[in-house]
Amino acid sequence: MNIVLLGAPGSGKGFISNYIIDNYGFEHISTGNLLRESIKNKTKLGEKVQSYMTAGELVPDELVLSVLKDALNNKKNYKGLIFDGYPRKIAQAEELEKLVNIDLVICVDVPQAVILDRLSSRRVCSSCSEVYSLKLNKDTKCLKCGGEVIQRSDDVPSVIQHRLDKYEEQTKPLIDFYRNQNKLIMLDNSGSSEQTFSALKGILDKELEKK
Ligand code: B4P
Repeated sequence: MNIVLLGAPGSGKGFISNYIIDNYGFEHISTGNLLRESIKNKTKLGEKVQSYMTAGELVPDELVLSVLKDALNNKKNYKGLIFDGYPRKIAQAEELEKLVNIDLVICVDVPQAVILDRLSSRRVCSSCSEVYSLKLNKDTKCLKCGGEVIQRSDDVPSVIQHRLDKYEEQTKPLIDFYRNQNKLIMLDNSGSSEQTFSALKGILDKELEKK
């Protein structure tokens, strides 16, 4: 089963992916994580994408598509695959359709005020990309790998607002695009993680029963 996770920056796509990976054994492709890795490893791609990401802009389609294709080529015999952060534009959705069949699109729904609050307290491990919230954990070392826990350069308030504006303009039209294909389910992630996971389990179990 192939799932697309749609949602504004900071809506919790990574957070929800982790639940699906841990509880359903699905594999994960996060274009955001892959792009950040290319910057960390100082690759040619990393040099090209760094300025876009720091400014909160979407990376050009052809660059993200090459990252996606490489990641897909490395996935074999998977039970399910989560596309986290791809597509972010109709043109990207059309490219994705040429590569795989998408069974389900979960749109993670959270009000902007909650997103602003969560993103300004988000911290990530600079080594393994594990996500933390300052509200829950103030450690400066990652609990998983011991790497340094830092604030992402695009998680400062002015850049967060810019990313949210880009989402409204460029990514939100995907909601109708997938709704028209009868693949869209909205998931409220404004409450507790327990509430979100319970609703998510209901959605996934029902979808898996159909298979
Ligand atoms: P991404 O890496 O995809 O990141 P994101 O949208 O910022 O966050 P996400 O929704 O995954 O939030 P998280 O789970 O961490 O994108 C980064 C950049 O990469 C883009 O801006 C762009 O430049 C580039 N890019 C990526 N894909 C691209 C594409 N296809 N095309 C072009 N450019 C692309 O959750 C946020 C916080 O909330 C966390 O701290 C989490 O712990 C917390 N949280 C979530 N749910 C919670 C809950 N229920 N309760 C309490 N806390 C919660």
